Amino acid sequence: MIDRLAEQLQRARRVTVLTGAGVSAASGVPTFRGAGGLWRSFRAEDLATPDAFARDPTLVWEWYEWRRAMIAACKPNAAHDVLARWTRESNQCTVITQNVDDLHLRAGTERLVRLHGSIWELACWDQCGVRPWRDERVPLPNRPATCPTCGGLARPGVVWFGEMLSQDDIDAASMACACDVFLAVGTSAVVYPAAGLLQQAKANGAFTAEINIETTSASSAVDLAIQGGAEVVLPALAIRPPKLR
Ligand code: BV8
Repeated sequence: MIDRLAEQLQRARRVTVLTGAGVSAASGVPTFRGAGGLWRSFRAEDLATPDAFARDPTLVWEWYEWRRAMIAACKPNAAHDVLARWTRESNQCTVITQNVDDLHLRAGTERLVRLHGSIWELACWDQCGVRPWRDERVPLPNRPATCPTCGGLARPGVVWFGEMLSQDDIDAASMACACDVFLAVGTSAVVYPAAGLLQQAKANGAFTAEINIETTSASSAVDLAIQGGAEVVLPALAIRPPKLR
């Protein structure tokens, strides 16, 4: 299985990789829908919404502060490192991530498309006009966080359920679906529009593959489904680095 994917990668000119929470699991970041994905008795879908924040910004900030403190102690793992190297070796390799932990950035990934934003960025909830800003302090000085420009409420700089993704990110991801190989790594493929990128790449004639520790709703749609940890399979592929020119 790994050999078959390695062959496809060797022949590929353009390679696009879509990652989900599973790629950060080996770094100690709990996935959304796995056992660690729960927080107290809440599900991510209950808290990662503008309505939840409008109802109780302090509760939602408690969840994000808990995640920020945990992610701050995590490091990129071998899966992040291999993908970062591919993007450095070839400008025809694009990583699109659904993750907000910025571990791909910390691994040195170039031209990263972050579909759902970053847990390390904040934005003004009252939309006073200030651009989103980065603040990596753990914990943040105020609970709930405030906007340094207008003094109003600040929100995490992520895309919540029911919110539009940035058009620039959607366009960049769409462009990257014109590729020879499309790899879905560590995602349950249930969150849209990210999950739709696989079909887009397939429609463009890409060879599609999935690397996951379990079968997902995408497993039957891909040309090759490899069962294994991203932090194991990607380094195994990197032993025969794809000739990404
Ligand atoms: C939008 C940021 C439109 C916040 C997140 C149909 C079409 C279009 C939209 C929808 C639709 N149906 C429903 C919707 C709405 C919704 C959606 O998709 N809901 C789902 C739940 C059904 N989508 C949206 O709301 C999106 N916006 O559509 O706007 C619109 C139109 C008009 C007006 C307004 C809006 C916005 C979605 C973005 C949500 N934000 N994150 C935050 O993080 O706090 S999504 C969240 O889920 C994370 O980003 C996470 O990455 C993402 C996806 O989950 P996964 O990454 O796949 O993680 P998961 O835990 O599920 O799976 C992990 C996988 O890894 C598992 O398969 C596991 O087996 C595997 N694994 C574990 N360990 C390993 C491993 N694999 C390999 N190696 C390992 N070691």
